[in-house]
Amino acid sequence: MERNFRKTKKALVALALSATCVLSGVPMLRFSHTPVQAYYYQSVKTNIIKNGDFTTKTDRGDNFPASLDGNSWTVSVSENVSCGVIDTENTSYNYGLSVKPKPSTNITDPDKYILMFRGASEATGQISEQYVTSDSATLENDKFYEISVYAMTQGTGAGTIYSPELDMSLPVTTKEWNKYCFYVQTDSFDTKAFTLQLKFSKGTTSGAVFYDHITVSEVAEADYLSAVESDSCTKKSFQRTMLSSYKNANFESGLNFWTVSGGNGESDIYVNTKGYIDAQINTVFESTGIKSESFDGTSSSTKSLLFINKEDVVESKKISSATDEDLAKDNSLTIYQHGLYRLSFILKTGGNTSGLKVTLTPTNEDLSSKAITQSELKGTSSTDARNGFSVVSFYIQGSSARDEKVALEMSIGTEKGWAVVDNIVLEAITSTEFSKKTSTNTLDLSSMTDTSDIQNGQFNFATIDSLSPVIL
Ligand SMILES: [Ca+2]
Ligand SMILES: [Ca+2]
Repeated sequence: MERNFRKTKKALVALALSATCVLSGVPMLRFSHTPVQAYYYQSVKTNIIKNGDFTTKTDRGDNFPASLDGNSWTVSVSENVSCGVIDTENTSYNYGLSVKPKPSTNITDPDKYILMFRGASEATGQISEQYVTSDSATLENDKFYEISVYAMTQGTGAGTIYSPELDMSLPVTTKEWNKYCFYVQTDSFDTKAFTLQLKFSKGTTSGAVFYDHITVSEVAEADYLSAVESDSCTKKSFQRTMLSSYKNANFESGLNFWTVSGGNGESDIYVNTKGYIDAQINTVFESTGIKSESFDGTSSSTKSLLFINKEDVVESKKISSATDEDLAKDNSLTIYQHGLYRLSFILKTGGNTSGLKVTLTPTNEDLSSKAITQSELKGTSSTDARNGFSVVSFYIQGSSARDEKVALEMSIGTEKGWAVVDNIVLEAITSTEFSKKTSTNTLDLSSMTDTSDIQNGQFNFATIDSLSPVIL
């Protein structure tokens, strides 16, 4: 309700500003974002993926699976794999399967068609080539979605459900039907196009993978939040897209929206490019004896933030989320009223570094005493799949009175060494998840009592309006 109320406030402010602009003859170029939508937090179950039950297909005769290609899906398979839609009630042909499956009994009113991948003669371990891709669908901004897929394997088969745009995937390994789900909370401002890929990851002639009943549905916020603990999906890997974090929070646009200050020539901050050792950085590594390492923390990242102290220093350079009276340059994080959030990033450190220091500071001066700092953060995971990176998390509890803004500052200690940071993401979390926090990593803005928020509402609207596309 608070979110609705917040939006209603924005709508009123927008209306007032619009009227002012019209009356004063000022062009309304600033209102490029549609600021108002009707309210929608009722449960909505409309499938936006096309042909998710595979009932539309191109028949190829009784002895072959029907072609899915061009029927709202694009098929990318090699000749080593048989891929198509099978009729589970066809009694005259088994499509080369040891056992022809039935549709899942958990699907209400199932049709008889399912998608099959079956290994042929040389189909072992061809992970990247065998998949079908859905037509692109659009996730609207500021909503909640459940993306669900029924899938099962047979024999040596294994599959993967993957969305390249969402960077979400789930392995399919079980030999009975299970419902696999992605939960997505979309960005507050921008719609997101996405596709779904259903893959045949592994299998020989005795292996197959089946998919059915693909749905992409908007759900109510309450359903989305309760899905973390519920078992409505038997095989769920609960993943979410990030909310709008800091702008350029993955440093793919270099240091845009960030400010570097402090330190001296023995301390520096770079943007490191994947697969490319910058000559200047390499010289630093060679001269200091710091061993160059891989900085690739995420599969989609091409650039990351690199702190280096070439020698022990009195003070290292620091990076801050830029704040500016010009709102177009402001890079504070908005923490909505009553919200519970986790802010996290990946970190890798080396040399003799005393570690990363991170400070979160409310930009409202009345709240400056609430700022929190964590020092000596080390990122040296040996077991994590993220190429040795560790995940560092902070928890933030929103104000009970109004939206607030939070600035971020990072530096490394005074010892010779380095740290790599990337992928600062913000997630809305449940109270159960929030309870996992510790006091040292929690920014608590909840005790604010000021309820005078007319000015703040206007400020919020202006901030949203001035955002260029958010880079995530
Ligand atoms: Ca079906
Ligand atoms: Ca990056």
